[in-house]
Amino acid sequence: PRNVGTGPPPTGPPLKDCQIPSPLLVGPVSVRLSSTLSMEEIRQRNPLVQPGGRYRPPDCEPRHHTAIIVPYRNRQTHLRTLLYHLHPFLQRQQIHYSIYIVQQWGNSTFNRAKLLNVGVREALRDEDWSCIFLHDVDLLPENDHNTYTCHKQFPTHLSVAMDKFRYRLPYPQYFGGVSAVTPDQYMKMNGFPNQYWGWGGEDDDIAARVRLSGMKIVRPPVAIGHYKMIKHKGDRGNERNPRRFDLLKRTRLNWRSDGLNSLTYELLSKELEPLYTNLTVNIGDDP
Ligand code: UD2
Ligand code: MN
Repeated sequence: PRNVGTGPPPTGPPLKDCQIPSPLLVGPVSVRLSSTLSMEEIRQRNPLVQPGGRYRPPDCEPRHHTAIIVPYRNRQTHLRTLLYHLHPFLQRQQIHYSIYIVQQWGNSTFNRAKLLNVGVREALRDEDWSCIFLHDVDLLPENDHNTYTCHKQFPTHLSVAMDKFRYRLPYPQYFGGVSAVTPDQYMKMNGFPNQYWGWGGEDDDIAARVRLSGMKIVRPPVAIGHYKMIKHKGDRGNERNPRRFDLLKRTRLNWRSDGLNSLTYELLSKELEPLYTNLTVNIGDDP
């Protein structure tokens, strides 16, 4: 019997542990930047994905349990391209995973880090995830040896070499794009800041929290951490945050009181779409 649900199979002998590395990996892949396929067509290409965008390898017992959290508002074509690419990518890695789209409701200024906090909290209600990925909607990994799993001790930054930065790390403390934490690491750094409304700064604040809570950032080799970013302009409602520099000066004072322990929001709906779990959330507005 094929074990395609989220739980163990009802009958039959236990599955063998999945091999590491996965025998299905292909290494570098060429990435299509715009998916012209509909959600329905993408679903048909991923028949083993369960409602809510959940997947578990059918033939072996996965060693990794990863929730992918995507902060989101009004990026339909980017979302389709991401799903088109990410589902097969993660299935080749033979991990148990689920994709969460955390959608900011209304027209208030976008707040990426707060949406990530909401995603982590809601995902952990569903499952005891061993690893949580924080993933921009417009970033596509180009090499499946870049595994979507966590380091036991330290937070990971995955998008180390992006086409837009000519495949180099832009600066040493850079933590934007795609990163990952275990629930323990997340707790240790009191999650992410809730006070960054608009574009910028929140990723540097998160990197500072890693350091201030006594951890460091680990990264895959540059040759493996390749990503393409879908080209886009700035979004309406996510203008550059002029307060980001002032906020960043205060991370050291604020990180213990602003974060996971001060998070408030209203979950408006949760839908198990065929290729992802949609969380629509009211996170309020810039005070
Ligand atoms: C950079 C970082 C990103 C974040 C941001 C500053 C990279 C690759 N990424 O991205 O991680 O630190 O700067 O906030 O360096 N989004 C929506 N709808 C919106 C606005 C944003 O869905 O209206 C989401 C979406 O997932 C997007 C992410 O927020 O990918 C970051 O926003 P961006 O792509 O506009 O910012 P960018 O590319 O400068
Ligand atoms: Mn972007």
